[in-house]
Amino acid sequence: MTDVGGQPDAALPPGQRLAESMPITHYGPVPRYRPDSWRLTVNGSTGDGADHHLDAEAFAALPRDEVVADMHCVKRWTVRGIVWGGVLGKTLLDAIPPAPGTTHVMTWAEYGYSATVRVEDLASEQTVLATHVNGLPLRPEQGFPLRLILPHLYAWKGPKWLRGLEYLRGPRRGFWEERGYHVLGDPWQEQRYSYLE
Ligand SMILES: Nc1nc2c(c(=O)[nH]1)N[C@H]1C(S)=C(S)[C@@H](COP(=O)(O)O)O[C@H]1N2
Ligand SMILES: [Mo]
Repeated sequence: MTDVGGQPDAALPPGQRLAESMPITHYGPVPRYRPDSWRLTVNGSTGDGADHHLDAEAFAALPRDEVVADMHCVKRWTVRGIVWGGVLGKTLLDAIPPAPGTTHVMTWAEYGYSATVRVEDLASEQTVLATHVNGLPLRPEQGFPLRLILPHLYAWKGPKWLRGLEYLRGPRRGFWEERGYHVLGDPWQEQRYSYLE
């Protein structure tokens, strides 16, 4: 178990205040899970040049871990000590390695929501493709069956209802990054808005 954040007396990132529980926050409706057609697609600049499609069974066969971390929303709330269960980002990168020269990853959710991160963000020790929260399966509005969690970045960088990872050879902006939010999104640097880039 990786436990870096989550201590009740640890400092908060600048401009954040504590929230008791996770306010459910997302753009658009909650998608319906269709188990027969659900796939996690990993494509773009993959090491073998192929598109990879993991169905629920293939995803469930990957090694699992737990991460305890705080969640920071760019709207200034932070929730402490959330326990996420799932597959570490670095486990996924080991299973489906990117080609040399891959620098960024576009993360895709249902309905075309996207967020861009750097490869090292996906490989970060606390990054997890989460199926469980605080010991329970994600609820539909929490991103069931799969959401990406990068606790070291603002939470918009982690799509709920994750469906794809597209390896990129350069930066590209995702949904909120095209709408005025910062391309990196480090809460400790208070990288909220694109005018700070
Ligand atoms: N697909 C999708 N994922 C998303 C969002 C969204 O609009 N769509 N919003 C993000 C934002 S801004 C936050 S703060 C968190 C909120 O997670 P929660 O609803 O579980 O608290 O989800 C993130 N993941
Ligand atoms: Mo957010």
